[in-house]
Amino acid sequence: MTNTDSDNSREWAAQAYALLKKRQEEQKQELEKQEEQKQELEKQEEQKQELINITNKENIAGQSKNIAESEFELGEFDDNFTWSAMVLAAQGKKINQISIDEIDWLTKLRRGLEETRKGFVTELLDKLGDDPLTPESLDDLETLLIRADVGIDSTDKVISSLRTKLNEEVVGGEAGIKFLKRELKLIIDKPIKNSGSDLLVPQKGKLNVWLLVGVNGVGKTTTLGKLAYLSSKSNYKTLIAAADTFRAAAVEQLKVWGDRSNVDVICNQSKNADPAAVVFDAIYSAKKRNVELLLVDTAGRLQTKNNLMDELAKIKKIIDKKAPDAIIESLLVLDASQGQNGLKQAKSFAKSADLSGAIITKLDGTSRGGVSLAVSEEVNLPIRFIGAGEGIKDLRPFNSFEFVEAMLADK
Ligand SMILES: Nc1nc2c(ncn2[C@@H]2O[C@H](COP(=O)(O)OP(=O)(O)OP(=O)(O)O)[C@@H](O)[C@H]2O)c(=O)[nH]1
Ligand SMILES: [Mg+2]
Repeated sequence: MTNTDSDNSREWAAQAYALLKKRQEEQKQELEKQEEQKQELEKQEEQKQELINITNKENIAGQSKNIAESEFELGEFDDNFTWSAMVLAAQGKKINQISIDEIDWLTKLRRGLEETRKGFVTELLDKLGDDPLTPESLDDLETLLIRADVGIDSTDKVISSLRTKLNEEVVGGEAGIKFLKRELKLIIDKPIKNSGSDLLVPQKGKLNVWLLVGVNGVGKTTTLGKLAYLSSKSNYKTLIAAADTFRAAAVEQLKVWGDRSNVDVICNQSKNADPAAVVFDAIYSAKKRNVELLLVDTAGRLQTKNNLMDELAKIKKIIDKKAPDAIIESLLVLDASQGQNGLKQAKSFAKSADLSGAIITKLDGTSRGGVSLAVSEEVNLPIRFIGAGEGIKDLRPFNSFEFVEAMLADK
């Protein structure tokens, strides 16, 4: 976004804020009205004890819970709000289409990438100032990109396009940043475009099976919990398979997530249960219940690395055999804070497991958010979701425009 864009959008942001505030007020009033209705029904229930009243009450209680949960509290009209609203506006969103959820998420994303930005953009802007780019400033930029874990290949690509541009014309600091954003976005978008779908969503009316794989501690189970929430909130019939039978506490951890989003968990709590057998049971239940999205949690650590890959292969075989028509996604979960180390893991998984996408977690508070670019360029995986926090709502479908804007936000 340029300064002129910013000036225009600031006014837009103010209008959006006023609208959201009004909407929130209306929702609060609606909630109060429902609460009154609920109390009235309770009274009637006491008097009559009729089944119909009880059903109504439950419905209304459910509705008010949904409204209360669906909206974040609107925060201050501050720099965070303005920036988030501007990012939404730049993507063509109309004022009445934006929600507090979106603003809240963008704020989180921008905050999450603050550390990456600190060692990168702030320094870059200091170095560039308002002066045109020079070959020396490109050397500085190269160092900064590598330090932000963007990876050698992506960095080379960006620097060489900038060099070509510099040979043809004078490039000012602001234009340089704009060009940089475009180049970074192109890198991230390439595997997404190649995959044929911009957004990963389960196909309605079919069984979709999403396997979450990755080494231990990267956030597979947490991400699965957040996905279960997103999925059931979006009205997909959802089921969880607890196929990490190695770690004793894994099933309990999943049940907590399942409870939070009202999604059942298929598990086998006996020691050393066979993960493929759990998946077998889960597919059976999924078919019986017309489930649309089956989320499979897998182990991050076994006795040896080979076992892990063998186990994944076994799970896949069962799915292919028992649900040949299912749409399968194998999503590699990567912890952004592991930087280049995470990239190495991604490469080794990509070699052995048949991956279809990546999910980047722990973008909050790491200085290595740039690794997302390396995953796109060097492992050629479309990034499907990103996580920036431990809460149930701290996961969103990946949006390259928002990501690059947050990574290079200049304030
Ligand atoms: N700050 C932050 N923490 C996260 C995020 N995602 C997961 N975590 C934390 O990372 C830790 C490990 O998460 P898990 O979901 O258990 O990781 P896992 O990959 O399932 O681990 P194993 O099952 O042992 O392989 C937990 O403490 C999570 O709360 C995130 O986006 N941000
Ligand atoms: Mg786990």
